Amino acid sequence: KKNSSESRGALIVLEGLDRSGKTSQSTRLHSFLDGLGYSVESWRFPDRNTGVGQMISSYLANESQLDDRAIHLLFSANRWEKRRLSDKFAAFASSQAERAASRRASILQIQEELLGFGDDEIIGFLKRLDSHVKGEWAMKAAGISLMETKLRTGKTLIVDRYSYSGVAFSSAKGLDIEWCKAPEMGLLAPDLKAAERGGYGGERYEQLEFQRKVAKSYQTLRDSSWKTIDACCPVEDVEMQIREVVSDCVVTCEKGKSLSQLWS
Ligand code: NYM
Repeated sequence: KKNSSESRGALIVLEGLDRSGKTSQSTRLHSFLDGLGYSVESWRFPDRNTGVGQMISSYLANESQLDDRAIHLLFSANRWEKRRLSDKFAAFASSQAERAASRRASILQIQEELLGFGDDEIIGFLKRLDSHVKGEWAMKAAGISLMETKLRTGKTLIVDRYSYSGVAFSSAKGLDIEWCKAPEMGLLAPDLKAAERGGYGGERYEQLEFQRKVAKSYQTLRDSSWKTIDACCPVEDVEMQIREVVSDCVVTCEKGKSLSQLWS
């Protein structure tokens, strides 16, 4: 109940076929929101910088072969691994949450101790504890994901591909859609899903026939909460369409909107 009235950043996901212009649109959107004074961070999946991400990258470049289900699970694992806070912070957060809950330490004291961490996002997050002196929120804080921490500290995340890509691309290969959705369960659900129509391009998946199948899979996943952007028009027009839907979304999240999980 408390969470629903809390101001936070928005989780914005851009989806679409290969070469639909998502990446350049994410950059443009980032600058737009930044210019409006929002605190923004851009993410993308697959995140090729992690160990799992490197396996994915070599698969996509046709440098390695993997079973369809195995690569599906790697894409999913790549999203789960990004949930993780550092061990050091997780341990700290849980001990502090306990202290705050049992009133052994004031929030002020805890904030003070946090300064040693040097990561201002984490500091920002725990600073918010003074409006939740009861400590129950702090308890929760100990177990929350990196993504949720960012959102609750007011950061808006623009994510270039997410679980929908995972399901759309794998089910386009013939895997059962429900099987594809299962490992994504429990990841945060986006506040805005914008799907771009149009475009395809030289990595593994970039053949026209396959892209058609992916488009069909996206269709299956799409419901009324998705915003469809026509990506065939000039980039500036696409940009304007995106700005419009995103502006509404960030305002709603600013006013306070509860977070939910996939597949709700
Ligand atoms: N892809 C991407 C998947 O098959 N499953 C996923 O979960 C994700 C996130 O990877 N053709 C596919 C879609 C793309 C390819 O993505 C690489 P990008 O955005 O080109 O880096």
